[in-house]
Amino acid sequence: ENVTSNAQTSPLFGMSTSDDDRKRIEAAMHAAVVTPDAYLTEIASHLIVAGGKRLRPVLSTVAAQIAGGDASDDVVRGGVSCELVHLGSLYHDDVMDEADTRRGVETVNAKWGNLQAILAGDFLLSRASEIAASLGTEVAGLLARTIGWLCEGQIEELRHTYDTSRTEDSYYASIHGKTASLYGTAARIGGIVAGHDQATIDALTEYGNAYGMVFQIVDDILDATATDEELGKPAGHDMVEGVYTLPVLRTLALDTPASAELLELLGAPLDAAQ
Ligand code: GRG
Repeated sequence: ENVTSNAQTSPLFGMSTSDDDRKRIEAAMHAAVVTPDAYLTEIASHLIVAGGKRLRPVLSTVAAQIAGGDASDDVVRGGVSCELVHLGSLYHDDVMDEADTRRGVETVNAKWGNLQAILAGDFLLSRASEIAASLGTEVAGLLARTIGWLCEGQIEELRHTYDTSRTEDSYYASIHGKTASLYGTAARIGGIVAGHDQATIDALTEYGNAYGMVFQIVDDILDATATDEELGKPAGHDMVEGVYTLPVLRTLALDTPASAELLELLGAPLDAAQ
């Protein structure tokens, strides 16, 4: 009864959670970044206040509720540990991209500077780790490993920047690491903390990973087709930065006038690769 069938219009692709669960997620997000240092708390809260869909904790609570489980406060905290990793990765990503808008507001690096953004990102990872550790060694180990997968996915993308002969395998490996793995982990942590059996936990992990793959492919299509206003950040960013995502690779592979035009539009990828 917690799942809406409106997969087309919901940003959650059909997932939904109760207002009460959403309120508990918000409260736990804000509680996680409280420190005696008001300056650090302000910087670490910046993108939390700005918005965001909180997809990872929503996925954890939905995973817990499947098969009659309960979205306990610990399940919410497990989901929030994933969302804090996501947030920390966005702080670092915006530094790497020199981005100035995210979630419709100024990025942390634009507002305070790169050093502050890196440190606040590290702080978010620290708070994520602390919460995961309070949920047991299995959750802590899994979250730690997932942070590594994010880095692996991101570096695979970096390795193939301005590479018009990038393979689709490289694309899929990259999005599996940088996006899907954290969704898989969010679903798995929901299942672990709710006490589901091993088969259910494995099935939830597979679902989370598949959900994340679809999510990133749609995100990459939107980067090529939506407006800045719709995205809350500059559109077409990947192409400008030489990140050739699936829609670009598929267009290039067509070998038609459209692909020749795209190749020209991509600027000087060969120069940039040297
Ligand atoms: C420091 C953990 C860490 C990682 C370093 C920077 C990096 C390696 C990885 C970043 C990977 C990255 C930016 C992946 C894309 C993530 C993504 C799917 C963003 C959009 O997520 P939404 O739509 O965003 O859930 P909101 O704003 O709704 O939270």
